[in-house]
Amino acid sequence: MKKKTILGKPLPNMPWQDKPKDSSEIMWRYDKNPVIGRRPIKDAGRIFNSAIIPYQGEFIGVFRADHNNGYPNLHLGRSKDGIHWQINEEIIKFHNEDGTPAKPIFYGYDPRLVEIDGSYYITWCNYFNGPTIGIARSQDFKTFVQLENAFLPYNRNGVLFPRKINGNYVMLNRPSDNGHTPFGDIYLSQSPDMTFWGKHRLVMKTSHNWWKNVKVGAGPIPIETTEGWLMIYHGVCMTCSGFIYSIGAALLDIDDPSQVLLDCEKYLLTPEELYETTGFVPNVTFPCATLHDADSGRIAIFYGAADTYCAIAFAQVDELIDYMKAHPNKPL
Ligand code: BMA
Repeated sequence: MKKKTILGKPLPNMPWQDKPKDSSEIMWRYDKNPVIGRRPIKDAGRIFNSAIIPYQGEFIGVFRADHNNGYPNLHLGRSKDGIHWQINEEIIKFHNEDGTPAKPIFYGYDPRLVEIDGSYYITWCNYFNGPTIGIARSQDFKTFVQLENAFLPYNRNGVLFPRKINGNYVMLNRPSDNGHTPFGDIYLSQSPDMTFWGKHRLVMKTSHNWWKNVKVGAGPIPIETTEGWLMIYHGVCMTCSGFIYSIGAALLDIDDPSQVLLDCEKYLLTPEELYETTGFVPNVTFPCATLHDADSGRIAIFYGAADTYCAIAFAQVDELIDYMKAHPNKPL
């Protein structure tokens, strides 16, 4: 029997397309990208940087929609195949833990979505006198309970692990500033109850590699593998015409994910296609979710393109990890 590298559930109905025969890429794009185009719903010009998971034999997602008033907010969407999405026109309404309606969020963006022990958690960049990490929980995607913000401002890219580690919930996050942050390293924080966060650890700093020498931020929910947690992330560099966001990957220790076992020195995907290089913010590929099948080792990466579109790329876990091992990052 073939060894299984991904420790997780089978997902035979996930989106997939074989690598083109003439391609040497480790992460290859869906040939019908982008899967969500401009003006996807009434009153929102763009949907991008969004999170999807399997749900009840189909797929569900939390989407970042940038509204015509200039503010981003969160919408629920459903799909039968993980590619074609029906996105609600109404924003997600949150309740407080006592069942009363929560104060509407001022803005919400870059959501992540994960199931932990039968509950679904959304984390997102939430206004709290500046951006920090908001958290909400749902059992059924009908009612959403907003929990306490995880951190003081300013913070972005809050990404939960899909299970508790050593008894605690664990969240990757990236302290930042109130604007287009010109710095950023990945930390992790731990919580016994999803309310009080502490035991903060530094995970990964920017590196000398020019594609990620300005900031790094966690992307999709880490994937548990026999080789460690596979953390797909974005790496950013600065050019004369602005930031460039590429996609990279690292392996973290299973029991202590603040320890980087292996970081790939090369990016796996960088803006090249027109829908990545041209849009509201050019040259951005920003991964927020994966779908993966433990039986076949297939991974579909759901990423935002140019702050305008949603797109999909694919990778095969063993090929990806072999590539990472062949190209480990080295200190200068
Ligand atoms: C970051 C976030 C992302 C965005 C990226 C590029 O700071 O705001 O939502 O995709 O900038 O504009």
